[in-house]
Amino acid sequence: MVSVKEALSKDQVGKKVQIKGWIYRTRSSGGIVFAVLRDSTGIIQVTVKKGTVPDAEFENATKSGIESSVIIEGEIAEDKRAPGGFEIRASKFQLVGVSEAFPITEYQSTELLLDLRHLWIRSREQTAVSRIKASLLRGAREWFYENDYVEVTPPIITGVAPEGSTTLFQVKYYDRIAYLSQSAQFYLESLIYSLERVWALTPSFRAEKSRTPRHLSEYWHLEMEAAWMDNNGNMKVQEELVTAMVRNALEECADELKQLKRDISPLKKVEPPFERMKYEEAMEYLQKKGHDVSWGSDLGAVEERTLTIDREIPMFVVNYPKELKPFYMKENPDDSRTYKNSDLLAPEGFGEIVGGSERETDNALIMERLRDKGESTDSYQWYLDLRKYGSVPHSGFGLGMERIVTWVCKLDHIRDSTPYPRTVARVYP
Ligand code: NSS
Repeated sequence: MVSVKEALSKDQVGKKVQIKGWIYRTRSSGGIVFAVLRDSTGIIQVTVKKGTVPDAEFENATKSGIESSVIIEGEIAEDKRAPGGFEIRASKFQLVGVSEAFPITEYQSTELLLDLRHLWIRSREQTAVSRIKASLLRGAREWFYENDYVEVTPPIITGVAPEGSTTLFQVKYYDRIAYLSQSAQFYLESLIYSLERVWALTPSFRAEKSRTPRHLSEYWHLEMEAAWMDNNGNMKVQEELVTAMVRNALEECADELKQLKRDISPLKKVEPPFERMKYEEAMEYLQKKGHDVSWGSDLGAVEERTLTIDREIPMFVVNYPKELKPFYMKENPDDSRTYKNSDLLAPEGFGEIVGGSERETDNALIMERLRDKGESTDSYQWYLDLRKYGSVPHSGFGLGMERIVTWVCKLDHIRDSTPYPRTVARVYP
C-alpha cells in the first residue's frame, strides 16, 4: 500500500500500487469513471475503465458517491491533465463503505459548515490546518526538550482565577463550586521550586461573551515558567520558541501552506530579536495613526492591527499600566505605574499571541492587589506560600495555540484553527 503523496512521483510511474482512501469527486463519461481519491496526504486521479476491472466493480465505481471509502489497485501513469500530474489506472476497485449523498457541497454557509463540523473537518483546508498545527506543536515540544524544560501536567479543575473572575466557567464539584482552568500559570509557578524550568500544554477556558474572530471559549494553552528568570529572559524564550515553531511548520508543511495560499515570505523572515516597544510608545504611535487612545487605554484587536499591519515579524509591547493587567505581575522598578510584562503581537495585523511577565514575589503587594480587585485571598493561601519558602525571581508566559495557527495559516477567523471551536453560540457537534 502507498499513500497518495508517495504515488504522486515520477519514479512510481509504471508501478502497480494499492491505495486506500475516500472519493473526493467523481464523474463518468461513457465507459470510464474519473474518480479523484483523497487520503490523509493528498488527492490523486483514478481512472476506472469498463472491461479492465470486473463488471461488478465497474458498476460500484459508477455509483460510488463523494466520501465513499474505497481500496484501489492499479498502475501509476503520468497524465498532465490530472491534479498533481499523475493518475492511477485501476485494475481493481473495491467499495468499502458506501456514502449517502454527502451534505456538504461547494458553496455552503458558515453556519451550516459549523453544524456539519464533524464532516467538514475532512475538507482539504481543515486537513492542512490540522497538520500545520501539529507541526507548530512539534516545533515547540522539540524546543522545550532541547532547552531542558520539563513537561508537567497541571490540573484543569481549579479554585483560582489568574485572569480575573469575569471569564470563569463554573463546574459543580461535588457539593462545591470549582472552575475550569483559565491558565496553568499558578501551578507551573509552584513546580519551578523543584524543576526550575517547566512547560505544559493544557486546555484553557474563558467565558468570553464577546464574539470576535480571535476568541474561543476553549483553547489550547502552551505555558512556560522558569526560576531565576527576569522578563528579558522571558521574552528571549518567547522569540526563540516562536521562531522554532514557525521554522518547523515551514519545513514540514510547505505543501499545506501552499494549499492554503499562504504567502510564506514573511514567515521566512521570522527570527530573533523581535522589537520591544513600550506601551507608552505604542500609545504615541496609535495617536499618530488617528486612534483615540491615551495612557490607560487597553489594546484591542483594532489597535493591535494598526501596530502590526505593516510588519512581517512579531513584536513585543512591554510595560503595560498596572490597571490593565492581572495582580500577579512584578512592578517595574523603572516606572512604578507599570509592570515588567509583555504581550507578543503577531505581524500582518494579527495581534496578540502570547502574554507573559515576571512574577510578583512580595506577598503584601499581591494581597493588596487582590483586595483592590475585590477578591478574597482565601483560595490563594497556597499561592502565597510559594513566596514564603525560598522565593526566587521567576517569569513565564502563555501562548494561545489557536492564535498562532490563525496567524501562520493567515485564517480570517480563529474558529478554523481548531476542529471543534467552542464559542458562546456553539457547543455542537
Ligand atoms: O490571558 S493571557 O494573556 N495570559 C495568561 O493566561 C497567563 N496566565 C499566561 C501565563 O503567563 N502562564 O492569555 C495568554 C494567551 C493570549 O496571549 C492568547 O494568545 C491566548 O492565551 N488567549 C486566547 N486564545 C483564544 N481564545 C481566547 N479566549 C483566549 N484568551 C487568551
